[in-house]
Amino acid sequence: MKGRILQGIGSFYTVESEGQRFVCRARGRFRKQRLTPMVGDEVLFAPPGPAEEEGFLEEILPRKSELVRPPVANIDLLFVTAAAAAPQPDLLLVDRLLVRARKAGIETALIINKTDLDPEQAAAIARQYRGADCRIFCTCACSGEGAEALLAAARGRIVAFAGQSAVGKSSLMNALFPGLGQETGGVSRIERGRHTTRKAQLFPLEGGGYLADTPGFSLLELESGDPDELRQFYPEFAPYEGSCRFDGCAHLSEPGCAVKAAVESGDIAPERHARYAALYAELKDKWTHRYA
Ligand SMILES: Nc1nc2c(ncn2[C@@H]2O[C@H](COP(=O)(O)OP(=O)(O)OP(=O)(O)O)[C@@H](O)[C@H]2O)c(=O)[nH]1
Ligand SMILES: [Mg+2]
Ligand SMILES: [Zn+2]
Repeated sequence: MKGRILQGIGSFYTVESEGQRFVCRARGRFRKQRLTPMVGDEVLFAPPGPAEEEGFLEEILPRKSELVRPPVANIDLLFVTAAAAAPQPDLLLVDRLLVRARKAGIETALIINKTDLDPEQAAAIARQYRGADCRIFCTCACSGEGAEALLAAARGRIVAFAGQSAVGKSSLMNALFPGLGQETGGVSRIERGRHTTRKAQLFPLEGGGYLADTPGFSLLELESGDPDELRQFYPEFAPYEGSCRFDGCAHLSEPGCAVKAAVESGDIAPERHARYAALYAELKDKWTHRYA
């Protein structure tokens, strides 16, 4: 049978197929092939026989996309989530997630949650990402404001939340699915740096598609690579490519740089550009020392 992995606990996987759920174990040969089944994987499996508790995963079908953080496969759309406040938004982490998703061929949207705590900060973040080619959703999980729009964007697709711990990913899931009962963490837990959600889990949507809750994280490295490829993952730079004085301009401090000019005139958010420069420097350092 063909199905999709909704969750994995140890070596047990919950597979959904035609509205039914089956518990399956991974065959030993996956381990030999160093292949770990992931949430979101499309699989061929043998369902449990009449007297058996669990079936077996037989094969993992080719992945359309794959992310390590959060650990999900075959995502069409990533809900990169930040909070307007509590925790302070880590926009460098947001940018890392956007770059990684774009590299993996995954569409992105930016969710700014907890708008009730600091509406001005929410609007300021939204302004920074105006040219970043991602839809922006401002939400409040407490009142449910803006949550319905997430569902509309997710329908028929495979979508995962991603972001810092305590930004409200599970709270948004609960707002969207009354009765779901995803555990959410109190503020004291955030202060101790604890994560509440431990495992990625996919939830089927009515009318098709899936939405995944995922564990939060605060560290994410960019995959090492040529720093001069980074700029192609900044959609706001695209209109200016080819207009700089020098071919292959990195848009940092070169004279006659059209991107820098756009930053100075306010057409590109200076904060986005500053973080681009930071990520460029980080990649450059790794790239220079790659044979060391
Ligand atoms: N004021 C306010 N608080 C919120 C909102 N959304 C979530 N919270 C609170 O923020 C805290 C953390 O929410 P969670 O949903 O557990 O956060 P999470 O992103 O799932 O965190 P991890 O599972 O650790 O990654 C909880 O105390 C929520 O009640 C919101 O829109 N406004
Ligand atoms: Mg959570
Ligand atoms: Zn330039």
